[in-house]
Amino acid sequence: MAGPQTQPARDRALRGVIFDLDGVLVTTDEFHFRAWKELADELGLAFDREVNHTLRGVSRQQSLRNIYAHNRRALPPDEAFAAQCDRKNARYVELVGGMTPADVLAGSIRLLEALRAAGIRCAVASASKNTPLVLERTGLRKYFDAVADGNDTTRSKPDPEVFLAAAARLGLTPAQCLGVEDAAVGIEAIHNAGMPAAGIGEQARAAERVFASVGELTLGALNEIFASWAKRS
Ligand code: B16
Ligand code: MG
Repeated sequence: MAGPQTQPARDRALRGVIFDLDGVLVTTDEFHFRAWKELADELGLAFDREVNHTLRGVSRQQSLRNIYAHNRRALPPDEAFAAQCDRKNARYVELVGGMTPADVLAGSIRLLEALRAAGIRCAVASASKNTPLVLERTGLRKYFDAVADGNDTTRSKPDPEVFLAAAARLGLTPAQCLGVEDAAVGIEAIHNAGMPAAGIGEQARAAERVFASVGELTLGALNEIFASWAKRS
């Protein structure tokens, strides 16, 4: 019979990996930048790559609010604000329309296939309402068991909502998953969901481990991050 100190065996194996999309698997972060830059130029608002970092993982409306705040300009009336968001989105959709499977970042497919072969489920967790379009244009949809995106959620990263929704759709608990993100607020969202994080790029420096690109990620590295996090928690 189990003694008082014996705990039920805990599942400490990595079962699910939840990927952010923009800036991790595809370079749509560059399209977001171009579309915002064109709108900002039209409106006479200053906007550069530094400001763009504050928009990573942030909803469309919050992104425009951030741009106005950076310029210390009052927001326009609701109708004009909505029209500006729509204009940015129309340009973004136009840019995404030109994407093909060749736009998937190097190493992504190799990693997704390795995870699948190891029986690890994969999901997307993106703030973007255009996630279905990006997955369709790039042929990425078939590599994922589940998708959660800006169409399913009401709270932006760093709220954990989108990562929790993705884990639930995988049929897993957050404690069985690891998240991959390029945005500072995205890493916060992963941690708020109770998962360890693999970060991509310097904005993701709060992650358990940071990689220059998705091409550097391996099944072994993800298992290691998860194992040392599970040991501590
Ligand atoms: P949309 P992620 C985020 O996607 C982008 O990083 C962010 O720049 C964008 O504003 C947001 O999606 C909303 O996108 O306007 O297409 O709904 O990084 O969470 O995959
Ligand atoms: Mg991102």
